[in-house]
Amino acid sequence: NNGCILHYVDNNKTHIGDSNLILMDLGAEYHGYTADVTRTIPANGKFTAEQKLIYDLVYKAQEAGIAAYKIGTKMSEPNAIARKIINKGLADLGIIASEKDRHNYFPHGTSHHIGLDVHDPGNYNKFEEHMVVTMEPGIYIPEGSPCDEKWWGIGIRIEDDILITKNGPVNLSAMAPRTSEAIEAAMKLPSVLDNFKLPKLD
Ligand SMILES: [Mn+2]
Repeated sequence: NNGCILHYVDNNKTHIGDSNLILMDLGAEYHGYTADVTRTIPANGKFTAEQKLIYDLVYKAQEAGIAAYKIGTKMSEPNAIARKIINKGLADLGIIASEKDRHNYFPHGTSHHIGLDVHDPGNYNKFEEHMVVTMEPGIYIPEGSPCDEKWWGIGIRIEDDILITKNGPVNLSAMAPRTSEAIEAAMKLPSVLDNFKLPKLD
């Protein structure tokens, strides 16, 4: 449920419940330039049925949006494309009554510049060659939302960093697993953290 709060920063839980999601929004820097990448993973390695439906919907919206990262396209276009897909998906799942319904489940835009800063200044007119812009749709269904409670507490965002080129969009962060299937497969692999022991903290 904390993942439904944008930029939740009290990262002090020592135990993540078995069927919970972990949403990580990371602005890693390299040689003075910053990335801004978000992944949402199931704590126990497997999405629940409801989590997977929402995850795959966000992914579908993101992919369709990324395809519009072309020189000359209006920078508001990917957001509009993602919003349309998410509205239809939420209606199909019965979370909203119709795709024209007003709702609060996707309360932010999808696209901002990155560069020296994680939210870099720049114009928002049309995509130009060499721009690097995020694509980050999300769906957040906090506890108490006006829908079946089986959806409550699901907060999912997928964010990638897209380079605009003459040959179309290049996803610079694609190596971090993006589909629900790739995430579940990656979580089955051995991890360097498997043998990590937290030092006694108190
Ligand atoms: Mn971002």
